[in-house]
Amino acid sequence: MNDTICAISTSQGVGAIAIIRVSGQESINIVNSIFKGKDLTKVKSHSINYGYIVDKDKEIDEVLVSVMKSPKTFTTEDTVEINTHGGIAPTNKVLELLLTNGCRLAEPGEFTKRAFLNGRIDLLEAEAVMDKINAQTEKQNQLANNQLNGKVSKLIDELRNDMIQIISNINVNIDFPEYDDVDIITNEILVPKINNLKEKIKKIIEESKNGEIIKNGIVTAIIGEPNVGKSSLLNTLLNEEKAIVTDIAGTTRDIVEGQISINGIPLNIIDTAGIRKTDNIIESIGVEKSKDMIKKADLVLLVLNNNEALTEEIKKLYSSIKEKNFIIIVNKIDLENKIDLNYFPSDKIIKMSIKNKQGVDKLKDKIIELFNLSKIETEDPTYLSNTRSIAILKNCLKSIEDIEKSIKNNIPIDMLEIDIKNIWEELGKINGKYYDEELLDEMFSRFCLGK
Ligand SMILES: Nc1nc2c(ncn2[C@@H]2O[C@H](COP(=O)(O)OP(=O)(O)OP(=O)(O)O)[C@@H](O)[C@H]2O)c(=O)[nH]1
Ligand SMILES: [Mg+2]
Repeated sequence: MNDTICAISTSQGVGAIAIIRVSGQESINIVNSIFKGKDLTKVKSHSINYGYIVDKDKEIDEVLVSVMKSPKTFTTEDTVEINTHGGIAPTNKVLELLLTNGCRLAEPGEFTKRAFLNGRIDLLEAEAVMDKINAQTEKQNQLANNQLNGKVSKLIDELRNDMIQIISNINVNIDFPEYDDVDIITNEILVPKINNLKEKIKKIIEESKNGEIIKNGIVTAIIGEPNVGKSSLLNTLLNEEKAIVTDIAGTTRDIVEGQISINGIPLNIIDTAGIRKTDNIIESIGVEKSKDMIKKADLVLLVLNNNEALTEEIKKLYSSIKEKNFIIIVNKIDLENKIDLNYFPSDKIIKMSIKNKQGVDKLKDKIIELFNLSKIETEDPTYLSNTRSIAILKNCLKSIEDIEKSIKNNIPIDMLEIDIKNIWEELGKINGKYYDEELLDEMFSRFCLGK
């Protein structure tokens, strides 16, 4: 970490300006050695300085150089940013000069990694930097902001503080056993506290679903037998003739995708091949893909034909989606009713005539209700949203439940302390109080160069 790193921080290509970032002990000296203008070692911190980047006496580019001294910088190290004329040749030449004058090329995410290792941000905040860069919707941006400004970290810190209290309760009992009755400590003090902790963790896990929805959207698979109107539904939702619609069963062979937004949340809609037994090799591959999509989807829209009786195939399909978020769409209500709907829960049924654009709003309302999208739309999104943290939290919840069982089985109180401390440490991995190099390398390698 003692070396000085540099990278082009703006996207590679032709642009009005490119920014090359330099961070580390020698950053000011190195840039100064290739800069014609004021002596950068003598300028004020957080100043912008006009001049030229030079290769010996040859002027390479007319630039603005920001000098920011430690510790008030992103990495907390001395940092210099060179604003060059955008464009591949001048930018690369400046980078090359930095590299030949003592800088090392930064690895992806290395500036952010240094910010983390130098204690400027925690791991959740570091992860949010990448979310911020990838944010495409207003909500995704807000979600990343709340993680970046520490609101999400606070949720985890509070849990850990609660645990410290529990540990100190136990310690009082272990250190001064004459003061308290062990049973009183465990049953009257610890049990409600541990229960409270469990409920808080559960709530964060539950709400993290909202975070995942904001970040990844809702993967919505349209499933059903051939010819029921699946592709018609996709086209209607997208307001575009994206998929081919015909009255021939087996029209859609491959997956057709599109995206809409409901209450600011992206809905990734996937039209699939109608599911039926078939000898046609192309169609049967499509059918396999449809079945696979059921597994991947966050929401399954099972489309049925109002004009056809219930089949065994539909019953089988229904049982494969029952455990998921699903909506039963009874299409073609402009035709005579032949299907028995008592087989399905009535609150999951939406009747439509997609051909006549009937029922579309009801379907959207149902989706809003199912995923609580009105709440997500209006609420300040302070949710955990990355898979790594959610997995840790789920493990902690499991461990807490084990502790509850141990208490019931009258496990000695000092054993409990060890278990609780382990969970406390585990939770600390979420915001990086504890980490290992492998995790950091894996995490930051997904970052952009220059970030
Ligand atoms: N009467 C009526 N016909 C409809 C309705 N919706 C779709 N159709 C017709 O049903 C036929 C099949 O529609 P598609 O959207 O291609 O059905 P699909 O489920 O995608 O069919 P496959 O791709 O073969 O699995 C077409 O002729 C549509 O015009 C509706 O609400 N009422
Ligand atoms: Mg189709």
